Amino acid sequence: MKERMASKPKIHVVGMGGTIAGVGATATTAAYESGQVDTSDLMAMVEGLDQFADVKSETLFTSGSENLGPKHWQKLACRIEELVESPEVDGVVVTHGTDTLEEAAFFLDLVCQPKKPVVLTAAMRPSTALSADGPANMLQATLTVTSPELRSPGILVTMNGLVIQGWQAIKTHSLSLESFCAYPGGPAGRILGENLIFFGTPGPSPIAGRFHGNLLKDKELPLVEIILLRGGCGVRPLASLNKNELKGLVISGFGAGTVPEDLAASLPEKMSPKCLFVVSSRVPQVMVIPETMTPIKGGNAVPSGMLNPQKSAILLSLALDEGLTVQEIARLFKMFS
Ligand code: DAS
Repeated sequence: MKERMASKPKIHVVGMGGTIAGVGATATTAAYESGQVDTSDLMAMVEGLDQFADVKSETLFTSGSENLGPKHWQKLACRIEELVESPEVDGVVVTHGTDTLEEAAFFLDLVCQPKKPVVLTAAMRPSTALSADGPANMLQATLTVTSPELRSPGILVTMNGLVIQGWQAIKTHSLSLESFCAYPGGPAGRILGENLIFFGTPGPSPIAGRFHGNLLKDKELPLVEIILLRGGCGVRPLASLNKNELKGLVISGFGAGTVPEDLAASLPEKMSPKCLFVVSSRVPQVMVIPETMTPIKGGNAVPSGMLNPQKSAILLSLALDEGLTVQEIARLFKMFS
């Protein structure tokens, strides 16, 4: 590890709720309420933090991340862009719930053009739990965001000793502290104690900042749904969809993008002719390319590459919001395969 700065770096922490700020009735109960602790109180729980940085903080949202979506992440992105302009801020840490952390990180990657590092972190145990993991994760996020070796700004996730490029973060476990992995690729770095080792230079996604214009808009993204296929489902997953409202549909298909033949054949009649389809997969580490995907009648369908259904939905709604054509959208997804 290289020498840290002589004067302490200044970081700003933005709290977005989640388990990390959660409170349970006792230290041993599995039940708790997310987002109850103010971010400044959370940071005060991190023993020794002041050796590494001068910390300021604020709380933007106080709920579980299951209640957050693009409109909240847009607010977060605007705040990040504001903060990184300030000479008083060397980097931004965001505390967030784990449930939608991967979508938040991908959304930020696509809309932000940050001049300084931004690190998201979270926790699997509430702040009141025995062996809560939040304080260590917040310290590790601080070590990451202030690292002299982090030369390229961008969105990162730090969890449980791993540094992950934000767009690659996926949640893979509902229980374990090792709940995130990096896909595709692998972690960009590892942290042990105060030591942070990067493997190469962590980079943003191939289309990072492509939707920066979204931050100037004050409207919701177009409605995109995800359907989850299961063996024997036939065309039933389409029955409950609102054909007239839906602009885009992500299909969480099988394996490398196969879907039942009857569903593939009936998509154009069952949906509006303008609806655009992205075929992804219910397999956690996804790869769908034209050669492996079941052809969809009508041709309005794009393979998701290495984006899982929830990340595909984020990219598809941003692309539809810009009025991109199916060919332009296909080119964007192609960047992930
Ligand atoms: N309550 C969930 C959330 O806010 C879980 C968590 O943070 O781990 O996403």
